[in-house]
Amino acid sequence: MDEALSLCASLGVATWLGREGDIPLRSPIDGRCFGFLSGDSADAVDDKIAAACEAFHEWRQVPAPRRGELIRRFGEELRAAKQPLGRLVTLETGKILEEGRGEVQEMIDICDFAVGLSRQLHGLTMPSERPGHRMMETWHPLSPVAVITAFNFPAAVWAWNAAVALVCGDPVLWKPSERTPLTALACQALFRRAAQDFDAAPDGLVQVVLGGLDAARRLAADIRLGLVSATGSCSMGRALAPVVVGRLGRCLLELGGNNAAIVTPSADLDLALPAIAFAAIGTGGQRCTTLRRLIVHEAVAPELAERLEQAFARLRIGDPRQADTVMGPLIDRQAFNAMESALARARADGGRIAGGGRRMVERFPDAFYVAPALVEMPAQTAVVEEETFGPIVYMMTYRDLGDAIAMHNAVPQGLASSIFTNDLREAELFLSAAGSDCGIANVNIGPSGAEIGGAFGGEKASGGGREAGSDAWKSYMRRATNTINFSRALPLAQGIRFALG
Ligand code: UN1
Repeated sequence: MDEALSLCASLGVATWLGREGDIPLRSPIDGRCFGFLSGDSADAVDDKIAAACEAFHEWRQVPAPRRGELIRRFGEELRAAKQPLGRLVTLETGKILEEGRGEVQEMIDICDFAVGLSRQLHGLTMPSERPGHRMMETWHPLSPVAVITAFNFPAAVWAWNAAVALVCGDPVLWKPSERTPLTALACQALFRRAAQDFDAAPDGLVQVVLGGLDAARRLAADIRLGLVSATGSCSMGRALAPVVVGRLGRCLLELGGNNAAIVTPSADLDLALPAIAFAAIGTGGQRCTTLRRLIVHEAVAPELAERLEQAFARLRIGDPRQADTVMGPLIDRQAFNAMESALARARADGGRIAGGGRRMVERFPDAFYVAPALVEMPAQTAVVEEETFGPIVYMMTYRDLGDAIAMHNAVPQGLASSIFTNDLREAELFLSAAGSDCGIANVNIGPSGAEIGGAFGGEKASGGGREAGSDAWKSYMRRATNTINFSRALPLAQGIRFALG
């Protein structure tokens, strides 16, 4: 994959690729190893944390709108680099070019959002119960933050965190997935370019930490990092969260999803079909927001199953760099094995499988192209309750919407959800307190493909964190409650009387 290296060079990454190292570089497009990087040693991670702390002391005193100006410049760099960076995302993840570029657009969008936010980091003023007193809250920078990201969104999820953290006054230590380190290094190089002529930007504002779970643990355990924002599987969250909580640090977790769509009898199937297909196969079914479960009213199930099966069978699967491809490869062999074993379990549970199986084995023997699978299940069995990262859609039927919502919520995860309906009562019920229990609940669009303006994240085993828009910035700051006495007396709260002798 010389192309990945030349793209990196064009984006300003110094080439220091070794013949050995503990991080092999591979593109899922052909699966071959084209070089190695070395992970950071314990000492190197420690040095980077120290540098981030030093940067924090300066950065927290830079006025927030000025911090926003740096993010505005970064957004400009991203605009200029949208094509090559998007292509690098495609090379490292296997997602199609359209989605690779979309990921960079998502970065640009969050930069724009963060620039505006840099003038809106405001708190409330409250009436005090005491005469001559005023109460207010002030939001201050928190500390350097650790951002741990997954392979499937190797740039955008970092940007959601970094753009917001940086305007909030926090330096960022980024540990990307070992499967997508080049995208991280390219983003860092672009950030450096943006910071070059910006006198207020200290060194160490954005640093990349390369490594695996050990490096992540080191960041999680370090008391100097007030916030650890981690995206990945539920099991990753279960391993890291106790480490952060054990030192009483703050966690922001974006973990697995097991996202469903309910399709009701009034649904517009012409609209639902492409929405379901995109949500099921976008990024090869490897998004945390991927649609994995379809809960379909029995009156429309046969038609929807048939149309979806046909759409899946016609899908152009292949090299994600080609303009007409709609689904690229899975990330690696492990992902393929997980998909195979989930399908075997579903079959054993009585599922009827259409599609699935490997493609293009002769052309790419080391890569894992698969056909998406539609699995009609007799019930929501254990395998359906798990998140398998791949293009599998389990379809169950329902008669009563209350039962459908109960089935919808009967999984451990609670990230994204949707309902396809033209019935106002059904839509509102789904969005109500008695409806979807997810952090994201949509009507007449799929569960994936969120915009950055809203808070992104989920409940239950999905981790409870919120990133990107709305008031997600509050996680990256510390709130100080201030009470100011401008009187000459000292009335105490709760009317307590206290006299000194
Ligand atoms: C993820 O898969 O971790 O909503 C993030 C979406 C994308 C982000 C997914 N904007 O599908």
